[in-house]
Amino acid sequence: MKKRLLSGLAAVSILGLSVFTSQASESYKLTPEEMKKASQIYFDRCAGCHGMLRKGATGPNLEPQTLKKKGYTLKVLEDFIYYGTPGGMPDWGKQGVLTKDEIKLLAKYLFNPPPEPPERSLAQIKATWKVYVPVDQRPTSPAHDRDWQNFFGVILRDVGKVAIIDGTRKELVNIVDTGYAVHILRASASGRYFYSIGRDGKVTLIDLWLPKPDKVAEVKACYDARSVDVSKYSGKFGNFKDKLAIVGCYWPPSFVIMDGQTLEPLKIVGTSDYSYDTNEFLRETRVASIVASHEEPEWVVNMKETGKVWLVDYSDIHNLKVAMIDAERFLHDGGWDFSKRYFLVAANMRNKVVVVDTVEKELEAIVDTGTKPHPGRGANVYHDKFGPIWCTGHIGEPSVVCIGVDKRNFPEYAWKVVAKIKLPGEGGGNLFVKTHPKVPYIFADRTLNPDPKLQRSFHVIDKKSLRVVKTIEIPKKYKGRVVHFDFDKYGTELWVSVWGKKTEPTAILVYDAHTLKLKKAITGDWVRTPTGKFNVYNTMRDVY
Ligand code: DHE
Repeated sequence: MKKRLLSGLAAVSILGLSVFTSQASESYKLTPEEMKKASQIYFDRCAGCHGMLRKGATGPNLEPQTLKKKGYTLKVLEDFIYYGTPGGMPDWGKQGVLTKDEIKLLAKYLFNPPPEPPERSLAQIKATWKVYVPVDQRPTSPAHDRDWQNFFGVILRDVGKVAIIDGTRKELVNIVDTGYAVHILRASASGRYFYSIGRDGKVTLIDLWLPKPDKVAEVKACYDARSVDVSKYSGKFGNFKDKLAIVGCYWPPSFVIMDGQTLEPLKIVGTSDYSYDTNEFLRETRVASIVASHEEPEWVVNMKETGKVWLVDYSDIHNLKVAMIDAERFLHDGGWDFSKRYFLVAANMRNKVVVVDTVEKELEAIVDTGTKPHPGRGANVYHDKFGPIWCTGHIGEPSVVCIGVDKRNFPEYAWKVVAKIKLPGEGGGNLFVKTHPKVPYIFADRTLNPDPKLQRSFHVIDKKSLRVVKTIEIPKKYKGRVVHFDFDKYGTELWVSVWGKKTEPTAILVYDAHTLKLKKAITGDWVRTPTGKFNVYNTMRDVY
């Protein structure tokens, strides 16, 4: 850390680089060391929702002038950070994630102007690129006899690893060192590769055909990221299966296209842009969810702050064609409808779900759902009365909302809310809903609910009646919250993570998806902070 003062600017280190920040007023003044520590805490815990420049998105604006205008004091901020809010802000202090001293530091930091985060060039990205196993040294068919399409990749978030588990034999196959806070995994079109993306922008390529599946390449594509996907199209425009990968960055605001088999970085596309509505320039336009089309050489790339959906044609990355669709601000997570023609994405701070038609390349509809929709990929159900419907849960209220999605055969329900399913208990806190075509239920967690009992339970919604028929509390001996689901390839089992502290192992619970009985608890010293889990087959085919 350099201590340098330059006409009111001080150099601080953020994300490992020296950047300049203007000096704060005396009462909130931090030493360069404190500034560095607070920047890291802010980056780890707050930037995802409030933005690196603190202009707000999933969480409110936290710029010093806004806080002062609202009359906030240090104590008020400390209480928010310690206790969280019913709107979905985690209780960082109560959970024991941040100490009282860290919270005090963070509150002071927020009254200082945000440091300007660094840029990143292709050369800088390339310098981090490593290939551990070159393509010609990888097997041409699976080098083991396992049912690899039924593998699960499970994120061990706070220990920086991904566990590969044989879903058929329920055996740990390997633990792959992926680095800091992996957010999601996506499977390649063929399913042989998993791509993980860390909160620090590091992508890891895992080859499931190696005798012992392990990482074969990695690259740090950005400083801060949440999404990754691959090219899945094969047809008259060429065969792009497993050929390209894309990372959506939070910072710098951009996406990076890479070779799908080596992760060689090929192209950066900046996403800073003008908002769809007021046409104001937003430097921090972050890339939220990305999904690959199965029908066209195209990625659906969602721009959080500007509220635009970009349909990126990757068939010629040096003459990139992008359709920019005006949608709604604060786009976050979403998934395909049953036909994989329409992409439904939450505009979470606007309480809406946006529907994009990827064939006509235009906005199809915007549907009001409830407070802070958070679908994950959403849950697709075929309902006797409404036909195909797609459902989302909410962070801000206890409901799961289903929308009709078949305009041709069920036009009276298309893009309308056909059911608002009340979840038991007060408050929201649902993060994920999931189902499988062969399973009669939709499952919903309550990870962010302040009630410890609800955090440790999940709801079972009957697909026919669209009602909660059961709430399952996990066994007391597993300490942590329930988060995220996936099913085995065959739609017989439901896998659930128990997300605890990194100092104590928890479990991945396997329920019979039909009888709802607990079949097995996958345990071991290595089961630390499991979060997202991704079945190879379901992820490669977008089964949800
Ligand atoms: Fe996520 C999906 C962003 C907090 C676990 N998360 C996503 C996606 C985005 C996102 C943009 C969609 C990716 C895609 O489909 O391409 N998540 C963010 C945030 O900005 C936020 C709110 C705060 C942050 O700082 O990260 C956030 N997410 C969380 C968590 O706290 C979770 C529970 C644990 C963690 O890793 O931090 C979490 N997010 C997940 C998971 C998915 C996800 C498991 C994939 C769901 C799926 O089934 O596809």
